[in-house]
Formats: sequence, structure tokens, C-alpha cells
Amino acid sequence: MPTLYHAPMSRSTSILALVHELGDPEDLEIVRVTIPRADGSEGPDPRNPHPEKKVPVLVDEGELIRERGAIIVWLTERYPSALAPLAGQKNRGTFLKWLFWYQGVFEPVVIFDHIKLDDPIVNATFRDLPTAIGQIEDALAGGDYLLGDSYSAADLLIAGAFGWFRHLIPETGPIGSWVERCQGREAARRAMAEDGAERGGPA
Ligand SMILES: N[C@@H](CCC(=O)N[C@@H](CS)C(=O)NCC(=O)O)C(=O)O
Repeated sequence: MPTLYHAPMSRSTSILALVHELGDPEDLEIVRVTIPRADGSEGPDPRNPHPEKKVPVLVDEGELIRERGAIIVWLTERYPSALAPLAGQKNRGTFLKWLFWYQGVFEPVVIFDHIKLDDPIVNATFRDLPTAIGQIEDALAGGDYLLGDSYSAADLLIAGAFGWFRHLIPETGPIGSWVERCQGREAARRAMAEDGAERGGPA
């Protein structure tokens, strides 16, 4: 039985939204844990099996799966749906590309930009935020979502980041309306409402 360890109003909120998108599988258990918050409240939770006590983390079939991209692949394979092309299906490679790009490039670049890190080696490895945003804009020029016409768990992950960091949304171009489309989905709204009610605001 898969067990998701989740802290309200954190990176694991996107995985809670995914669980809702997948129809709230009955065999999936959600354990709410604490993490240290920016305001100094809470702290690491002894029940959290993550080696660094981070969230999200998923435990299933005797394995511990960390990193949202990996958790998304695992859950969308375990509970097949329109949210993710499976191996052999159209757009599978594009789907995986976006998940890995988010974890390996986009989130680091957002953080480097936030701390105003301007380093030639970092820039050569990751490029920069305008380049990253341009990649998303190019993809959205071909349809309403990253895979074209249909919403996927890649949209859930990447648009979710813009939902938290709205200042990253360019004033013009397709990203603003894409974020609204993704964040306006029932599953995303439910996850935010549940977490907000529990915690009362972002981490
Ligand atoms: N790369 C990880 C990041 C996980 C992460 O940093 N989670 C934060 C929540 S927003 C956390 O658990 N922070 C608590 C801590 O660092 O102790 C992922 O995408 O899953």
C-alpha cells in the first residue's frame, strides 16, 4: 500500500493535488507530518522516513521514493490515467523530459535567480531564468499545455511552481493563463483549500 508523507502548504501540496487528480485511490494512505517552517515553527517529524526529513516522500512496495518528478512517475504508472502517457504511448518522452527538466534545471535556476547568483559555471550548466521561461513559452505556443492539447502531471508540477512564485509569471505571453488553467482545476483547488484550512497559509 503506497503511503505519502505530506506537510500542508509545502512542495508536497502538488503531490496531494496529483492524488486528487488520480481520483483519490482508496489504497493510498496520506500521513501528514511536520517540517521546519520559515517562521521558525514546527520541526522535523520523527515519523517521516525521508533521509533528510523532507516532503514529499512516498513509500511503496518496500521502496522509498523521494523527489516530486520520481513520485509523479511512480504514481501515474501505478494509477494510469489521462494525466500521463505511459511507456509506448505518444508524448511519453516529452512528459519525462519536462519532469526531469523541472527537477534538474528549472527549480535550481529559480533559486539561483532568487539569490542573484551570477556565476559562469552555473550559467554554463543551467543557463538562466529567462532561458528557462522561454522554454515553457515555446512549448505553450503549440497548445494549451506542455504536451499540446491535454493537461498532464507535468503541467501540474511546473505550473504549480508559478502558483507559489507568481512574480515569475511574465506580464505578457502564455504563461499567466496556463497557470490559471492549471491552478483552477478542481484537484489543485481542493489541495490548496485542505492545506490552507489545516495550516492557514504558505510555509
Ligand atoms: N527536490 C525535492 C525538494 C523537497 C523539499 O525541499 N521539500 C521541502 C518542503 S517545501 C522540505 O521538506 N523542507 C523541510 C526541510 O528542508 O527540512 C522535491 O522536489 O521533492
